[in-house]
Amino acid sequence: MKKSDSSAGPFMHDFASPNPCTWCDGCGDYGIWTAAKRALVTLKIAPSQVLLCYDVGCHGNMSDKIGGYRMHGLHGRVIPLAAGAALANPAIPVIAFGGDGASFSEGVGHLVHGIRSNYRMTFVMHNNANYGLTTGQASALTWQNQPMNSSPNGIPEETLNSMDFVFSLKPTFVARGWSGDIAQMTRILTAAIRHRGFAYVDMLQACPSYNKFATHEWLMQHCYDVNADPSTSLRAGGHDPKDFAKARSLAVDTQNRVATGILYQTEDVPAFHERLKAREGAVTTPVEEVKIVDTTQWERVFL
Ligand SMILES: Cc1ncc(C[n+]2csc(CCOP(=O)(O)OP(=O)(O)O)c2C)c(N)n1
Repeated sequence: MKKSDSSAGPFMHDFASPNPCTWCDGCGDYGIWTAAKRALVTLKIAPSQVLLCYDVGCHGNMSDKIGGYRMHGLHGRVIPLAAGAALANPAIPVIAFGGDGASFSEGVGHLVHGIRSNYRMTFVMHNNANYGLTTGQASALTWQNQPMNSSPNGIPEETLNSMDFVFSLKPTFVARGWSGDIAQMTRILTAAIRHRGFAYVDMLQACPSYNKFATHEWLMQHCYDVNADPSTSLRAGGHDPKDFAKARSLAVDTQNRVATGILYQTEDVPAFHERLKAREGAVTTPVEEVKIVDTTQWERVFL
């Protein structure tokens, strides 16, 4: 880690882990893992200067395949875990990784409050449209008529429109990437980590073992970049990410093609910790304060 603190670094190899990856061949987690490391290297954030938080799932197996400070939480609980860490030490970037199963079922309440509270953190939603680790059950985001391992006739419910739901919560940053475009995911994550509040990143992810509908090839054919320059790209959108209504309509309309890139961002809304009256004028972080403040007075109250 010493080497990473030099002015030249950090480098990709600083985030390397000795543990071999256990993801299936062709899993989109490889691309998201690579983009996360590249974004940190781009921002010159060393492994010792970031907290990476993981939910339970295939994506959560990244937690010991990457260098740096990492926490692996309970299923569906990664957002409160990460938000607590971000409040305790607002000086370091916090990135949370979760699956679509956890994020839109077990942990959906936490997603609601993460977004509306605008905690300063990045949330990378690994959207393989199924519960991967438990071998392919339908999630709220599985396409309705797709046969899955525990629902061979498809699920009776309509697929949740996750982007419409997210936009209904007045987010301050919404982006969508896909696991085959590492350069774009890196750009998105770099902006997300710099964002003032809660950055929601929907990462459409190939899952060759259990998702037979939104495959790598399907994603490659349908995804287009709304941030690309329209004069140089045939599939570009020239979209202004300040336009909330346009961003929402682009995000929810996935009938014929899928908008990716930074869809919406505003820096005008302060993060949760910036709005706390009790923290006004604070020059230290709570993690520093527990070392300098006598906390025994509160121990007495609670005992
Ligand atoms: C509260 C709770 N419910 C269910 C489980 C079982 N479980 C562990 S991983 C998993 C699937 C995770 O799917 P997802 O969140 O979509 O992530 P992925 O594996 O696809 O990356 C499930 C259902 C659990 N550990 N805890």
